[in-house]
Parts: sequence; structure tokens; C-alpha cells
Amino acid sequence: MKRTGAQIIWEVLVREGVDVVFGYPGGAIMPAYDTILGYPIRHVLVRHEQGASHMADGYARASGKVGVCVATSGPGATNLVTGIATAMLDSSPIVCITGQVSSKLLGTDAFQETDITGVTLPITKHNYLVTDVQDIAPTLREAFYIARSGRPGPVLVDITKDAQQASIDFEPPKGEVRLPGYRPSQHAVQTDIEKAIDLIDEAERPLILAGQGIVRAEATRELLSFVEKTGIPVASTLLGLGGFPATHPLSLGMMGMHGEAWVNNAIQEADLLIALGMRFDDRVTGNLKTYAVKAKKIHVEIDRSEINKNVKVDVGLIGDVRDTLLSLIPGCKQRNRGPWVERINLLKGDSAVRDIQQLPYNDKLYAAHVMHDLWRLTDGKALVVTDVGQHQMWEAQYYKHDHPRKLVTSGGLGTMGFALPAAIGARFAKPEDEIWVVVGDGGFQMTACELSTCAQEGLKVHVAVINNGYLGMVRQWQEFFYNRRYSATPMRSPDFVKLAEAHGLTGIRVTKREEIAGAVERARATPGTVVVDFRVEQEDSVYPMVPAGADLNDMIRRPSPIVETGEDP
Ligand SMILES: Cc1ncc(C[n+]2csc(CCOP(=O)(O)OP(=O)(O)O)c2C)c(N)n1
Repeated sequence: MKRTGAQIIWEVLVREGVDVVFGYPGGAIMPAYDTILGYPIRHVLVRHEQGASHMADGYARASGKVGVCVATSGPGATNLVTGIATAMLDSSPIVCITGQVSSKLLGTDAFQETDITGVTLPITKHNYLVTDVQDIAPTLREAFYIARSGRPGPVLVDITKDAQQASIDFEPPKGEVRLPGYRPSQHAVQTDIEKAIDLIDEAERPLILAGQGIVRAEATRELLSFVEKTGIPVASTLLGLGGFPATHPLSLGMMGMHGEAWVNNAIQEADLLIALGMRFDDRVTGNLKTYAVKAKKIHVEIDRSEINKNVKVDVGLIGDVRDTLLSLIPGCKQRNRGPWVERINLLKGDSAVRDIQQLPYNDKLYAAHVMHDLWRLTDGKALVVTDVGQHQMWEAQYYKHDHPRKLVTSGGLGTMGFALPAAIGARFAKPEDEIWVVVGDGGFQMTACELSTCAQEGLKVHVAVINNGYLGMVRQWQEFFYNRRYSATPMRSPDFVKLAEAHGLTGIRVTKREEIAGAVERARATPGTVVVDFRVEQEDSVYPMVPAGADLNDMIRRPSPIVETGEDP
């Protein structure tokens, strides 16, 4: 059958199972936009291409499938860049399709020409420039295969306008994609598995460090079996939250810069760390010279280049986390590590009385209240998409995630402006889920234009703006490390209730704790997107905090004790 390049793009996407793409049209991608009308693919018109790449990413994180975004050449393509880098650092599988100027104009500084493959080379898993219509189908198939296999990541395919316009006799390619030299699935070496089992059986104070690899590899059930057999407590990275049930007795919570104090103390006392699908990021380790020096280390990772990159390990197991856990479980002894768990409980010490929730009632609204109440009111079942800043850390501390893919957040790049568009992507991935966006007043304003997309598409997401009148996390650093010189962090915002209303949406304002439940109920009962403006305490800080590059034990703690009643909040 005769097909144009523009048609072939959608033919391949339909065969890859794509039913929604996020994008914005323009000259060099117009042939593709013209033909999409004939295919069963929903196109979501974003308000800025950054939103399109975050939406594709949010869709991918919530569903486990590949997300797709589309943009024109030049400024359209460069606007995707922040979302591509975000997906790259968090190993999120997206395919970005960009139009390019016609091949005879390449290299002439033609109107809207940018070398987008050059620009995105360091922030994509792979990228392509396609100038021949014959190459469109095989290239797109490779792009999907590379994006989803091995360590997932973003792939960009830049297609010239003439390749989109040309026609060929098209036969859909069949069979597996084969790429010489690319070996995405590997299995850990058996002798290394045996070494790891010996270390696990011998250890008296072992800890599991659960990373996002657990979620990506769909390994939550296997992790649970491993923990129930070996009795080893689990600490999670930010992106690993939900990979192990937060309410399980052996779940310790988050590690690292804003992790629980006792988790960081336990890491420093451990005699064995079993790192599963995580990459010893600097936010997790603090000072590498003093990091877990008493512990032997086992590192399970799908990406070989992560082993011994930041932390030298005793055993590296290269492979899929689920697959590797299945190899480890039968060999490990059934054990109860009671004394170690008791020791960790002792390390919890006075943490409970330092918790902001222990403050006697006053008329102040704290972000921690909002997160805790949201968790209770949604029964811990909502899919929460957070932005970056203090609210992100409070969410991680106070919203207990028991299930994977229920927290979508930008970890590696820490991208403000991520949350609202990523939530729109997640909305398409999970039509049945209750979705809450948790976002700061700063980050919300970076991509609030996507409220207009919510309105046009008739989408229901709840936006909780944690409005403290500051770029809170930066203000916190200024408070702790720059003598309270609040340079460029006080921020005036528009009236978010009116902003919602201007989009034909609903806005609600909350200034007191007792108003939280009513607002949540009203948001749930209202059709369409609802923005809840939570006016929280302006100068609260996230505790504990390991200063950048410090020893994990050197945490700044909330001044203690803030109350001595010991009563439940
Ligand atoms: C795109 C981008 N620019 C700058 C930063 C640096 N940064 C990290 S947190 C933060 C403040 C966030 O403020 P807000 O969105 O109001 O959230 P809050 O910390 O108050 O919860 C900034 C500016 C960033 N992470 N991303």
C-alpha cells in the first residue's frame, strides 16, 4: 500500500500500542499533523512543548509504557529539552518525534532549523535524524525498543519535512528489532549470586536500599518475598517510594538528604547494604568518604556502568532486579533479625517528638498537616505527582505510599514545573485513579499554562498548591547556610483561585487545618480540574537535613523537643 512518511509515523505508533500523544504543531511537522486525523490516536494540544515532554514522561511513569511527544523543528524541539533531560536522569521511557527542515536545507541556518540531535545527544539514550522516508518505520521501531528495554530512557527521532512528504510502497515491518552490540537484558553471573547469598546470610546488620529499579522492573512482589524470608529492613530512595509498602513493619522510609534520621544512622551502622536498582546519587550518600564505611555492599543494577561508579561495591549483580531477586531468594536462609530491628527502633529516639505534627494546636497551617491529612483522606490510594522543592520532601515524608507507580516525581534532575504536565500524562495512563498534584507556588507558575490544557481536554486532576510565598527550598538553604539573606526567594503570586476560575475551573482556598478535609471533599466532588490554594506557614523548613556533601550522621534536626505532651495530633 502507498503511504507517505507522515502516515508511516502513525502506522508504526498504532502498531506500538500508542493511543495518545502530547504535542504542538508547526511548519516542519505539519505533514504529520495533517495525517494524524486518520488514525486512532488522541492528540493532546499542550500550551508549551516543555509540557509535552513532561506529559509523555508522566504517562510513562504511571503506566510503565512508552510515552510519546511531538514537536516542530527549532524552538518547538528545543522547548522539549527540559522534559527530555528529566526523563533521562530518571530512566523514563519516552519517544520524542520532532519535525526537521527539509533535507536540502540542513546546515543552512534555515528558518526554524536547530541541530536537535546535537543538542540532545547527552540527554537522550539514543537519537536519530531521518532524511529518507524508507527509514522512518525501522527507525521508529528501534526508538521504541531502545526506550523501553534495558535501562529505559528517552529517544528522539528527528524527521525532515521532505521525508514526511515522500511516498513509498509501505509494508509494515515484522519480527523482533535486532541491534548488533546492544544487549539490554543480562543475567547476573551465578558465582556472584552465590557470593551475594553468603554475604546476606552472614550479615547481622543488613539493610536493603530500594531504588526506582524495583518499580521499573515490576519487582515489588519479589522484594516482599525477599524481605519476609531474610528479615532485612528496607530503606527507600525518593524514586523507590512505593516499591515496598510504606506501612510494612520492616519499611523504614526514605534515606538521604531529607530522609528519616534513623534511616541515615542505620546506614552508617549497617554491616551490609543491598542496593537494588538505585545509583548512589549524592543526595542519598552525602560524603562518599564516610558513607557506610562499616558495610559490605551488594549492588543489583541493570546498567553495568552504574556498578562502582559512585560507591565501590563487593559484589555487583548486573541484571534486571526482579530476575536477580528470583535468583537470590531460594538460596538465602530464613532469618529473623530482631536485635538489629530493635537497634533501629532505638535509633528512632526522639524523632517522634520533633515531628511538626506534635505541635499543640495553633492557628497555623503547616504543609506537613496538608500531606498527612491528604494521605488519610485519600486512604493512601491516590496517585500523587509532585513538583520540586520543600513540598516534594514533605510529601515523601508524610504521604505513605504502599503501592508502586503511585508517586510520580522528578528526582534526578529536580525539575520545577514538572508536576502539572506530568499529572496530565498520568491522567491518560490511569483514567481510574484519583490524581493529586502537589506543587509549590514557584513551580506551579512555571507550567500553570497547562491548566488551559486540562480545561480543553476536560481532565480531572486535583492541584494542591503548597503556597508559602517563597521559593521555599532555596529560602531554607538561605536560612541555614547564607545567614537568612533571602535573595530572590520571596515570591508574589497571582490569586490561584481566580487563576483557576479564569480557566473555567474551580479554585478553593484553605488557610486553617480544619478546612483541609472540606476542601478535599469538595475537590473530589467537583467535576474537572480543581486548584486548592493551601496558604501554609511561610518560613517552615524540611527536617532533618544532611547538608550537601556532609556525613549522613551530621543532620540538621528540628529543634527538640517542640512539645512534650506525646499526644497524637
Ligand atoms: C527549573 C528549576 N529551576 C530552579 C530550581 C532550583 N530550585 C529547587 S527548589 C526551588 C524552590 C521551589 O519553590 P516552590 O516551587 O515555591 O516550592 P517550595 O520549595 O516552596 O515547596 C528552586 C528554585 C529547580 N529545581 N528547577
